[in-house]
Amino acid sequence: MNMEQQDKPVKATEKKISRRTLLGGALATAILPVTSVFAKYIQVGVPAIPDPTKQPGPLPGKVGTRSPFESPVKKPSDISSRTPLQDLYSTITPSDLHFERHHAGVPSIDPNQYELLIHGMVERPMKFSLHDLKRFPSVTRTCFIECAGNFRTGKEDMTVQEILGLTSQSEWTGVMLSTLFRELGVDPKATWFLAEGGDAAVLTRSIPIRKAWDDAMIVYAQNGEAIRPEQGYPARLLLPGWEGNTNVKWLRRIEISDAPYFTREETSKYTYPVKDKIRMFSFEMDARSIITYPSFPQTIERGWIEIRGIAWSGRGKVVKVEVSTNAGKNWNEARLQDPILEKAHTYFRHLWHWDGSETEILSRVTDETGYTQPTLKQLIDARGKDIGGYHMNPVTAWRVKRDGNVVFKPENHK
Ligand SMILES: Nc1nc2c(c(=O)[nH]1)N[C@H]1C(S)=C(S)[C@@H](COP(=O)(O)O)O[C@H]1N2
Ligand SMILES: [Mo]
Repeated sequence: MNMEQQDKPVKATEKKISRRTLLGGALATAILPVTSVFAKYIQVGVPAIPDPTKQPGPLPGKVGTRSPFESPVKKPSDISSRTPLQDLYSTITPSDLHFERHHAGVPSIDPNQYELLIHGMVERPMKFSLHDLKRFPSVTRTCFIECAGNFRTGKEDMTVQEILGLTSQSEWTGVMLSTLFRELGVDPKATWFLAEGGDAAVLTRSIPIRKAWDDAMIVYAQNGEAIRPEQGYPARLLLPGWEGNTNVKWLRRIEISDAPYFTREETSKYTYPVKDKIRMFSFEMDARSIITYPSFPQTIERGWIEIRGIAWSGRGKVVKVEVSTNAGKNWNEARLQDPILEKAHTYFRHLWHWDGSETEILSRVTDETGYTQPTLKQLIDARGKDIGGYHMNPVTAWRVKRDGNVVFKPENHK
């Protein structure tokens, strides 16, 4: 070891992350002090603890709020608000930052007045109070919700939030819909059910009954507490992996039948594979990924960068995320954070040494069905020019400029 180097105090701001730290943490521990610890290592003064009362900390009655130094915000418009994914780590969206899409505002529902009616092709139609729902065996699962219209492009200065902030992830708790269906004695000939929300929009969607027998849930808890009003308090339908719109909030009625209902919502905008309907989307959200760090408006410095992002698929697990740091010429397999859950945002990381030259960084995901996220060009080639705005999941690229600024690379599909 070079003693001269050791004697020089290093300012934290000047300290570059060394290759050793990043690639071989074990190497560092191999150097053991032989004689006096104090002679061998750099001496630094321990800074005094600033008077905590002088810090703008939580105020009485405000305990439990975020540090005043942190300010992630949902971007509201009159119909939705978007999750600031570029400000988050890993995959759970704090409940107050869960994106929210409503067609007629957020109703305020008294949980003691709440009732869910299930009727139609059943032996015993029933009404469930919230208390009734909570008495059934409960299940907890973590999954994402994504709005089918989750795609924006157009200009360089767009954040992840603006491009695809209509997806979020929570840990949900509730009852399996199949548990309720068994209780009611659903007619085996039933093929569809209608889900109706209790908001002024009276949002209704027809859902193939196979989803009820598979993994559909009625959920009343989100990230360890009652679900937020914006997420459908006191109870909503959760259809893991299926387009956001089918996850009917403020759920008040389920009607079981042997045909789809063709409600206004579904025939005008959100569609499913039915003859004579132009868009033949499936209910499942396709696999998609995005680099959230570095992304606009972040900047980077030369040296080691941990590229981070999220990847997901409505059809199952993420099996592979590849990252390119040279505009798609070469691809490297990123590390995936365990546990990798079905139909869930999955965190990925890839270590990259940036040499300061201009480049593009991008990610693409492959899910367990073997499907790989397409480029926008591949999407257009597959669907035609009149591609519409729904179920868009193209590879997203960020341009890294020489000065370290990172900007979105907008691509036009019109
Ligand atoms: N009752 C009702 N349910 C609804 C909606 C609505 O307006 N009313 N919006 C839908 C749409 S379009 C989406 S994308 C998801 C969004 O769920 P979130 O607001 O909890 O993120 O809820 C769906 N469920
Ligand atoms: Mo949506």
